[in-house]
Amino acid sequence: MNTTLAALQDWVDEVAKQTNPDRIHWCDGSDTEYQALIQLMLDNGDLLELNQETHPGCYLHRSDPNDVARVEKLTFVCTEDENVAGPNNNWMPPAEGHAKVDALFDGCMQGRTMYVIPYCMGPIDSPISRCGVEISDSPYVAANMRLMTRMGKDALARIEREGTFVKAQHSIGELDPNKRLIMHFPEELSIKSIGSGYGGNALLGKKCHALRIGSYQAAQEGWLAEHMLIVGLESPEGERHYIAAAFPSACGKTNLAMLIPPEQFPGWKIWTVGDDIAWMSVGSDGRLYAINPEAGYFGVVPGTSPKTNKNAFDMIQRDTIFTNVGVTADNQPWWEGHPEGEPVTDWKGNPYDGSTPAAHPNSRFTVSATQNPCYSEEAESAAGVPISAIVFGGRRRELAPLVMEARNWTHGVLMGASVGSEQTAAAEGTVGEIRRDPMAMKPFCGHNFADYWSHWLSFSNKSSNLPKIFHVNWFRQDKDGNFLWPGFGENLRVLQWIIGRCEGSAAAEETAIGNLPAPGAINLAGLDVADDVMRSLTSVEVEHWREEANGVKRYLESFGGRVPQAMFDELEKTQAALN
Ligand code: SAT
Ligand code: MN
Repeated sequence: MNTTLAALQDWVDEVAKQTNPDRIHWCDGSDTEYQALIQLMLDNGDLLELNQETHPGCYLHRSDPNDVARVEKLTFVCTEDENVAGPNNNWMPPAEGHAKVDALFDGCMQGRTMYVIPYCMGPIDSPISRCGVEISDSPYVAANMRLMTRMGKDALARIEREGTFVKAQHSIGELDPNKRLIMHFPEELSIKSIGSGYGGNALLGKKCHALRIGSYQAAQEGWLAEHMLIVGLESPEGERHYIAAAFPSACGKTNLAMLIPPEQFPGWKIWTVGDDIAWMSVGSDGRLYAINPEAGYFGVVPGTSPKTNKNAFDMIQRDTIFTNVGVTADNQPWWEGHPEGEPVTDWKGNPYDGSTPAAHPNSRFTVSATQNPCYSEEAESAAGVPISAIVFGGRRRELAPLVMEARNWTHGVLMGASVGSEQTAAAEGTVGEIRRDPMAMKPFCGHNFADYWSHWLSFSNKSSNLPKIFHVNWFRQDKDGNFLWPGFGENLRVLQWIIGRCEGSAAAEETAIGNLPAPGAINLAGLDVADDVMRSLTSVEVEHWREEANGVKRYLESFGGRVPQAMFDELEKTQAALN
């Protein structure tokens, strides 16, 4: 017996019987264990040692070239009623889902070690946290889960105390895309994923548990599981605000969460609570409180430099697992946008010839959050942090202004539901195509978006002290494809306006689509953005927005009768104002 919890022991025995591993290892989360996992992977070739003088504790993992991103078409939500999963998910009846994936799990761990990985999503002592156990035959997964979650004996102790946990079963299988499935059974609080070793498909605490299972569970229990960073801002006067912001994968969440204030903002301080996921619930004072369920970052590497994100760049100089980057002649990690050195080997391990990128566009770093120079101690707070503003955003070269504020909570929910964004390399698909990505949850909402929106709307009955809701777009371009807004640290200027709106001090103009910054309301001191550029960043192109509103209406209608009427009513207000 490795645990006092019979339900856990029985499940582990059952999976072992099904998958037939040579050995079973229960992870305790210790340093010694982590080092042993690293050594094992160095010995078997899963990891390559990087230059230990320049990058102590850093290693490189090369994925199978067909396994470098999430695969949405192989990701399923299996619920008894198809309408519970909704048109936003691939669906299968649970019995069929189990049968299909179980056939692949049969005997798949022969010759391998099965790792039993107890994890806690969120601070160990937080009532908002939830636990799970991942079973995996990948030491890479075990090591990454150690960096990304509170993993090991403390999590196991909480699981034994509570008696409940999400069952997260994973195997790399044969890494064959034809034998790859990522299955979610929200009604059973379980996940079965096989055939991929890549991040979101394999580190099951992250997107599978914290978002897909989490969003389903949150709707039942009255909280929110969101694809949001959490960042704390302190003004020179000592006022502290926390902002939760949702952007699709690879749209700069990590950079915003670790933002470095521009030099014109002396005395401003920024802290990261989380860079990808927020779990939020209403506190006794009616405010929304957020925890980061994760304990590490699985961030996009290319473009990370002292210029774009010095905190991130510094953070990944030691004790980091790199996945799919290039290497230099003296064995340092290298990627597009790296300030120095040159690659000799690309992410596949081939000699670099400059014809294709050295680092895969979705190459990643895995690193403990505690290495972040601006890590917030509040990230360990059991109560979470009070959220002043919720920000939604997408990557849109046209239309969406730099920033706008929702009229009220319901309008904010509509704003979130209407998010559109250009596809990035974080998932398989055509990069650059615009698709609707409500609340940046399109790939991650574990149930019907219509029910998810109803749940969001219901919060206005729970409290009158909710955060204000905003929409931002850092990615507007001119007709030659140049970005109109400098982004990165300069985004603080926009966040300052947002905070000003929360405090009632920043000026806005009411428009048909929401409240936009009044001329001069955003601090542009020392910034080289021409007046006419700023005007186009903060104005409403009525004709274009009419089309957009029609598009949003068609999109909402595609979810059928389950969509709350309040969403259509709110949209009609916008449409009336546009006419
Ligand atoms: O692969 S992950 O889902 O973990 C990263 C991402 O796409 O956001
Ligand atoms: Mn993400």
